[in-house]
Amino acid sequence: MKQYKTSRRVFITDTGKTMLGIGLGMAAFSTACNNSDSSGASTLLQTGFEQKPLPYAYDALEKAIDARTMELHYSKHAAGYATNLAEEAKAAGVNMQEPLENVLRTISKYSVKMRNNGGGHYNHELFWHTMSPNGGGEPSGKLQEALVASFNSVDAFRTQLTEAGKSRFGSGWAWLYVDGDKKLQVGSTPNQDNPLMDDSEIKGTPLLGLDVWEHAYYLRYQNKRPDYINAWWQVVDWKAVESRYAAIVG
Ligand code: MN3
Repeated sequence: MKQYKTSRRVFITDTGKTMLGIGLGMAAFSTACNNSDSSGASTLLQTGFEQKPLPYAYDALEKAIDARTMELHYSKHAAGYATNLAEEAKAAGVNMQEPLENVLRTISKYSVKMRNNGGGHYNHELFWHTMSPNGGGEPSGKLQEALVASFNSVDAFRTQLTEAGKSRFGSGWAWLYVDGDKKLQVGSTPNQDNPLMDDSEIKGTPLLGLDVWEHAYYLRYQNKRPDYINAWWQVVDWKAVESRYAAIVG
């Protein structure tokens, strides 16, 4: 039997879940287990090493991102990060049953290949799952209140994140994240870095990430990155962002 670092308690709980899963039927079971793992931690904050299926069609976000860009971005760029990450994680003896976040939080111990592809894979998984064809509009509930508390208004927050994306020189990401004091922050990182990384200039847990690499927008927007960012707000899935926020702050 393979030896995982998983504790005996978790193993027993998972075995119990498997038996329960057979009883419930797997579809109901996976829905029931969607939001927390056996330790009670939210799976919203846990990323696997493999690409999840894109939760909508390539042309679903057309009002902001064209189908050809989505297809190349998901099936070539992001798929490449996932493949290279798995290769490097295997070489480094990383337990890929554990969340990728564990590697990212200690990324300074690993290779440049792990950093670029681990960050690349994580960032894109978050990106796909915080956009929706039914997105846009306004955040609500506790997230809306926290945005107002931190930035004075939701519009002021949007302006700040837009500015972070526009002013990131070269390739990188703009972020809304929760810092160590559970306060909302906006910032940006170069390349495929993100706020989870232990040696990042900005540190915390990402709620929403905006890809400002040219491959994310160049086919439709060419050099006009600000136009891409303005359009992107129309597909932000606030419900998904609100769920992540709730998983962090309770
Ligand atoms: Mn990208």
